Amino acid sequence: MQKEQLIAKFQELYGEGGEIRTYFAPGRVNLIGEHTDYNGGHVFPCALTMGTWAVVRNREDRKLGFFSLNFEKLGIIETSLDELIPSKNAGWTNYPKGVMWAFEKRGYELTHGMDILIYGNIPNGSGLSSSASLEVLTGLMLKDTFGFEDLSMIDLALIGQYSENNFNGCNCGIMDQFASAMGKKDHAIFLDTNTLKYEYAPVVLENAKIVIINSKVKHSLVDSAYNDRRNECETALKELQKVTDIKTLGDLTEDGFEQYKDAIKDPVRQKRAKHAVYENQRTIRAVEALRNNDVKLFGQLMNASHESLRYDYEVSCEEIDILVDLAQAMPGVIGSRITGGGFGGCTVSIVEDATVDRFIEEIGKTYKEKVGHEAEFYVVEIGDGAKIV
Ligand code: GAF
Repeated sequence: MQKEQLIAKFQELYGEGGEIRTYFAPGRVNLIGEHTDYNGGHVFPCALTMGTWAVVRNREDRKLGFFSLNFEKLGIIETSLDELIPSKNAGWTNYPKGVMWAFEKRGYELTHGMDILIYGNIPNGSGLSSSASLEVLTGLMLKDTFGFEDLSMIDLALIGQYSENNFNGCNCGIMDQFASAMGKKDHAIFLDTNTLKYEYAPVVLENAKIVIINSKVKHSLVDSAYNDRRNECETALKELQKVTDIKTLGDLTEDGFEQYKDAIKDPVRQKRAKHAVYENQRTIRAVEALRNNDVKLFGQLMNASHESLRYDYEVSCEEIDILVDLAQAMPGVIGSRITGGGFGGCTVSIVEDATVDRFIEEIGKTYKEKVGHEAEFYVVEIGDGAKIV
C-alpha cells in the first residue's frame, strides 16, 4: 500500500487537518544464529523490505486512537496514556502500548496523546518479527514526535525488547528489534549479543535468492516453550559455571563444551546448551564463509543449524521439517533451515536463480498434499532499518 493511500485512510478515519507523520519499520529474517541471542552468542539477521507502517497525528488530550488495517474489523480502539496496562482484550495494541509504557519507565514523558493508523505486510505470527517491527516503529514514532534526540536506534531496539519482556511477557533476546532498527539494504548484521558490537556483512548471492516459506502453522504455547528453553539454558549455564569460568554459553567453544558438559546433570538440558554453544560457533564460521564468498559452506552450516534446532533444541515441528527436508533434497538449493523462534512459522533457504520456480512449484505442491493446506513463498530482498518515510 502506498503512503498516499495510508494517509487518505487515516483522514477518512480520524478527520482532516493537523500535521501528519509517517514511519516504517521492517520485519527480519535470520540467516543463522538461532536461539543464541539470550545465550550471549552471535546472530546473523537481516531486515526485510516487508514491514509495518504508521501514520500519526498529535492530539491535544492524553487519548490514544489505534487503528490497524490488518485488524480492520476491530475499528478504532480508544485508550489513553493513563491506561498503559497489558490486557488480553487489548490484542495487538499491547505492543505499541508496551513501548509507550517502557518510554515512561525510562523517564521519557509522553505529554500528549496521538491518533495512529497501522498497516503491515509481514504475515502475523509467522516468525518474521511482525511484533518487533511494531515495537521499533512505535519507538521511532515517539522519538520523533517528542524530540527525544538522545535516543539512538539501538536504544529503540532495547526499549522494544524491554517492553516485550516486561509488558508482553515474552522473554525474547535482542535480535529481532535490533535487526528492525539497524538493518541495512543488501547486508546482514553480524551481532554479538553479549556486547552489542556489530558489523554489517554484504550478502552478495551471485545467481541465488533468499526464499522464505511460511508454513502457515503456529503451534500454541510458543511463548511458554520459548521461555522454557531460555530457563533450561540459564540453569545449564549455572551448572557449567561451577566447573569453568564463563559468563555466557557464548563463551564456550565446541571443545570447551565437550570438556565440561558432564556438569550439566539433565540430558535434555545438556542438549539445549549444546545447541547454544555449537550454533554460536556455526554462526561465526558462516559469516566468515560468506566473507570468503563460500556460499556453499554457508549453506551447509544452515543445514547443520536446522538439524541442531530440530533434534537438540527441539523447536521445529512436523510441517517445518517437511519443508526443510524437501528443500535440502532439491538440487540447486544451497541451504535451508527454520528461522525465528520456531514451533511453526517460516523456513529460510538460499536457492539458485534457475531453481526458484521449481522450488516454489514442487515444494508448494508436495507440502499441500502432505499437510493439507498451502504454504506461502516470498522471494525476499534485504532492506534498511526503521525510518521516517
Ligand atoms: C524470537 C526471539 F524474539 C528472538 O530474540 C530470538 O531468540 C529468536 O526467537 C530465536 O533465535 O524471534
